[in-house]
Amino acid sequence: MKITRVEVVTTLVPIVFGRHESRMPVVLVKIFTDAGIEGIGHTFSANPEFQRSLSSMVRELADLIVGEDPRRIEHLASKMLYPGNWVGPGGLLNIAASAIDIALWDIIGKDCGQPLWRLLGGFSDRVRTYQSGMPLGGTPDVLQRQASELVAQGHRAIKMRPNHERHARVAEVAERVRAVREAIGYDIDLMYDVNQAWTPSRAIRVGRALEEFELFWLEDPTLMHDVEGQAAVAEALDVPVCSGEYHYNMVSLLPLLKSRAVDYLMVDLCRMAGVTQFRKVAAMAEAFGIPVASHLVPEVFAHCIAAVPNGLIVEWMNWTAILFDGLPVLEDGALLLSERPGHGLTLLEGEVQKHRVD
Ligand code: SMN
Ligand code: MG
Repeated sequence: MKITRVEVVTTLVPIVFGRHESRMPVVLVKIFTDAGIEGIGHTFSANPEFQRSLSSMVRELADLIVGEDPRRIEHLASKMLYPGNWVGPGGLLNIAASAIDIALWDIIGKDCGQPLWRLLGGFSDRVRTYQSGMPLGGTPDVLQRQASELVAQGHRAIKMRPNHERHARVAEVAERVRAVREAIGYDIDLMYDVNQAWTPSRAIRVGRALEEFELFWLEDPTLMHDVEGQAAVAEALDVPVCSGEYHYNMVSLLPLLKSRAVDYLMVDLCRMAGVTQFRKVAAMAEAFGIPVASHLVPEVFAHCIAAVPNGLIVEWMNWTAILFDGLPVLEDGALLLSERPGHGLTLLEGEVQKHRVD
């Protein structure tokens, strides 16, 4: 089988995050083959100012794979990501490569007649999910309303975020979590995402005050590269620390595992350049006894997390999903994957055209 042509479409999708509305780039690729099989992939960035750079990078990577066999996934990954190339490793290169990698896996799945979750290991055809749409900030009563709404939609786990101010009284931070717990009880899991905003000492101080609320995890409490600082936080607190979304490859995630800076490893599929590298990271985490959790693009990531024995939970964020038909179905707090081959997604062409910019 040979790749004959790659089509690249750039969209800016509307993102609603509480009161905050913006548009963020999702670059789509369609890879065509001489076998008549077509693969779809996409990538996401939260930096709209670099939308043109991202789509150019995807187009230039697409040029590298035309004429190649799409099933030779490691060969194509190394063509795009080889160590020592002059636009990587990591960054835009990886984010662009993920669109292509996802489309290649879609082709492989269709060629085998197998859904990705089975092709990647088939540990399960379903996976727990949590709703991640709760915005920043909000007074306790607003947070209670938002949390209750998400639970009423059928979610069994939700994630909240602190106010962005770094110096709020510890009691104030705790009050907001207490309010959410009062609204949802303890049968619903509650995650808390700090997005690197705290110093290690503040993370320990605030984290202790939050321990009574039995958080499912405390996410990215400290700066992404401060592995030692985060390991001290993980050691000091009873709450599991989850981290990893900011990293771009195995090599950069390994120190988090080795230093015991994480109890759960979060992986960003786009930063990780797609499914091919995710598999390796998941296996690496397994060797440390660490479960893996997903970051964004749940419509593809659900397959990956369901497929592996240490898959923990999938973040449900509706951002890229709006472009697709054939999404996994939410049932009892889990995403159910179908038997459709590949990732099973088809493009909602009307939505794509509505948000297309290039
Ligand atoms: C997050 C980061 C970037 C974009 C959206 C959301 C956040 C998360 O860290 O984990 O959901
Ligand atoms: Mg996060």
